[in-house]
Amino acid sequence: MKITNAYVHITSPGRNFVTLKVETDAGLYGLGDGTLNGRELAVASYLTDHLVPCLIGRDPFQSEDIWQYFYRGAYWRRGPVTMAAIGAIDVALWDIKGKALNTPVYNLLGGKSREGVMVYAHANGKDIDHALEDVAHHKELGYKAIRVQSGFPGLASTYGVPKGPGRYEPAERGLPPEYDWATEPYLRHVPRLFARVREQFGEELHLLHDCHHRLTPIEAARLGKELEPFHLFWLEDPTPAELQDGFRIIREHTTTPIAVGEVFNSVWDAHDLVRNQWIDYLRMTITHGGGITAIKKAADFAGMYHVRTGFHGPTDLSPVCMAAALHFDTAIHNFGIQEHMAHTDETDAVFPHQYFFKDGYMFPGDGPGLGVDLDEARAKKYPYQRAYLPVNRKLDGTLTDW
Ligand code: GCO
Ligand code: MG
Repeated sequence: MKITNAYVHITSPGRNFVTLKVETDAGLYGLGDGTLNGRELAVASYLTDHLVPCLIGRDPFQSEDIWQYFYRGAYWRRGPVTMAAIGAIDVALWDIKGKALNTPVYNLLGGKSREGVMVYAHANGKDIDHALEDVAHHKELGYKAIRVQSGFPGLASTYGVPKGPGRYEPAERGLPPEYDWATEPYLRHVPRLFARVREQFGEELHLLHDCHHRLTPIEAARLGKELEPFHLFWLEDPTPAELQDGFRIIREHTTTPIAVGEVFNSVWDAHDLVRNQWIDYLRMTITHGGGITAIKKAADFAGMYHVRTGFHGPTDLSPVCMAAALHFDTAIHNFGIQEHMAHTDETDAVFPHQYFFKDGYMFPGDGPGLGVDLDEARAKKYPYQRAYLPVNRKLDGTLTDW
C-alpha cells in the first residue's frame, strides 16, 4: 500500500481543530489530530509545507520508520508544533493500519487490558456552593472521578471557571484576554473547597484538582500537604515543569499524588520526573507527544517507575485524538485515568465517532481503525477563526504563568 496524498483540514465548530487526512492507493484513508490551541496554523503549515511532500509514496504500515524519518531525520527536533504535526501523521497511519487489517487500533497495541476506561469530568463554579452543585450534577451523570475548581474571594475569575453561562472553554476569539492571579488567597481557598466536597460527597468519589502551573514548588508542597486529609486522586501541574528538579521538593513534603505533562511533547520532558519517581501520572497526549508510536514508548518507560497515564482530554483536542487515546487507554497496562471534557454537539457532528460514555467509563467502540470520521462538508461550514489562550498577570501587573 502507498500513501497517495494528505490534506490538512481546519475547522472551527465553536473552536479550532486541525485534522490531517492521509489517503492511500488502496482506497483507505486515516485521520490524525494536529490541534495546538492558539497556534493551529503553525502546525498546519508544518504539515502542508514540510512533512506532507515527504510522506507521499511511503508505505503506511511503516509507521516506525516514518516516525523516525520525521523526528530524527529533521535535525531540528521536538517542540509542540513539530511534535503535533508528527503526531497527526502517526495517528493517521495507525488508523489506516487498523482499517486495512479490519481490526480496532487497540488490537494493534496489545488488545484489551480492560473493557472500559475510567474518565474524569470537570466540575466548577464561581464559588464553593456552585462548585458543589456541579459536582452533584456530574455524579448524577455517572462519573466516578471529578476534577473540582472554583472561583475564590479576591479575584474576579480564575482558571477552570466559566465567566458567564455555559461550560468552561479556555481559548477566546480575538486577541489574548488577560486575567489576574493571586497565590495566597488561592492557597487558603483550595483546602476549604475540598473539605466541603468530602463532607457532602463522602470518601468514594475520586477527586482531582488542577493548579495550572501557578505555584512555586514550596507553595505546591504546602497545598499538597494541606490536601492530604481529602485523599485526592491527583494534584495536577502544581508548578511549571521546565525545571523537573522542582518536583523533588514537592515530593519530599507530601503524599498527595502528582500529575503533570499536558504541555510536554517528548519523553525527555519527563525523564527526570519519571526516573526519580517524583510524579504519579503522565498526561502528555497522543497528539502533542508525537503520536501513538512515541507515546507507547513514553508509557512503557513510565510503567517501569510505577507512573501511570492520565491523558489530557480537553475540548481543544479533537475527537480524533480522543478516539486514539481511548484505544490506547484500553490496551496499555499502566493506564490510570482519562480526562473527558465533552465536545459541543457541533464538534461531535463534524467528527462522527464510535466512542461513547457510560456510567463513568468510556469505550472506544470495536470497529476497524480508530472509529472516527470527518464530515468534510460540515467542517467547511466552520472556517478557522483566530483565537488565543489567556495570559495571566499578578495583581501588581507582573506577567505570570497562566
Ligand atoms: C486541562 C487543561 C486545559 C488546558 C487547555 C489549554 O487540564 O484540561 O489544563 O484546560 O488549559 O487544554 O489549551
Ligand atoms: Mg490541566
